Amino acid sequence: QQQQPYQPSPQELAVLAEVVIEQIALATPSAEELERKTKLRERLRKLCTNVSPTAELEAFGSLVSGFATVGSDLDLVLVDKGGSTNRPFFEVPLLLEQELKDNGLEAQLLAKTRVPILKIKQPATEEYPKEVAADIGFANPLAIRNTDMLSMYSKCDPRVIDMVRFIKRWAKRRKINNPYKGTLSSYGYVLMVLHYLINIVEPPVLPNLQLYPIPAETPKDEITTEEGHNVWYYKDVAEIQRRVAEGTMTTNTMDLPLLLLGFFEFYAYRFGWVKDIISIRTKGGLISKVDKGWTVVAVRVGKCEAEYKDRYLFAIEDPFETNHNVSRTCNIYGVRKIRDEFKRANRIMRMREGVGALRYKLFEEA
Ligand code: 3AT
Ligand code: MG
Repeated sequence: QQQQPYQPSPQELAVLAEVVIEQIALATPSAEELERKTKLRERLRKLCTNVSPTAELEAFGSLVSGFATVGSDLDLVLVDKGGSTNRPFFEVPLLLEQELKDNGLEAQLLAKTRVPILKIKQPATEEYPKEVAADIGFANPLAIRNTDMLSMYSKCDPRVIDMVRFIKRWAKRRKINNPYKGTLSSYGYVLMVLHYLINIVEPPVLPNLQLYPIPAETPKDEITTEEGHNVWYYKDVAEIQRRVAEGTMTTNTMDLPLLLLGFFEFYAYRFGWVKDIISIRTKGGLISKVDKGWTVVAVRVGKCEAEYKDRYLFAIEDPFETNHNVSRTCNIYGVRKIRDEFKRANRIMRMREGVGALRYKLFEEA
């Protein structure tokens, strides 16, 4: 039996549906934009080879997972494939920064982050009037895996990508999607959406891929990485596609407007921001901050010796790196802002506005 937290009229749902379709279209990147990013990736790959011939530039993030929206950055990681002729890998970030600058790109190495990140911008041209942003990381093996798991979730139901695009567009317009300014990364919002679709909405839209039942005799291909994290998740794409086509992946038939209403209502009023941690690997999706010891601020030393703070004001456990709080970037003002925005959106969606007013209010630039 389907739980519907709010019973909107068919008219309200129709208005909402129109705004939802329109906003998802606005959030979806064009073929031209995607091509532009593929080209930049090729260009960066060549420049990386100049600096470190044995390193490989791999892509992750939304352009790989399928959750890309208009203006998404290109997330790349330079993986050292070794080789005795190679220069020490720790020298690479600085040298690469220079190489990129010498080739007409804007590049800035951030060292105060948890892992070194090279921020890149390809300036706008007359032919393509928007700049393109890219990040190159240097040690992030789990990001490639979590990207793949996200893409697996996106294949489990066509509503997932649409919902993520809508939420990302909303969060960007409302200025609550900036981990460098005290709010939450896109990855964090994706985990919030997944938690809702796996554990909150009834019946669930998504299975839990990290707890997916497999026959006992099936070997679990890889259980851990070298760092000791359990990175197993169900990844039989053919079987997932078969179940989706057959209609046995979920019995939930709610359409996007209803799911979004439930999503905003949940985070506005039912989620325990102060005491709970979102943990999509866990049955039920929640663990308590007290149980996990995520209560006091810890100061840690990052890979480039910079100190960084672990805050637990808002807590989303990374599905693989379980000692990492994805929302540690949120400061007290950021969390307050995010919570207020959920309440605001929830209120606006229930005001029985027409299409124009709903669109304007919900997506008004903050
Ligand atoms: P955009 O489309 O770029 O806004 P995205 O999904 O690419 O969204 P990000 O650029 O914020 O998200 O991050 C890219 C990937 O980096 C997503 C995830 O694999 C990894 N990642 C990002 N933030 C974190 C985090 N706090 N903890 C662990 N992994 C992260
Ligand atoms: Mg990205």
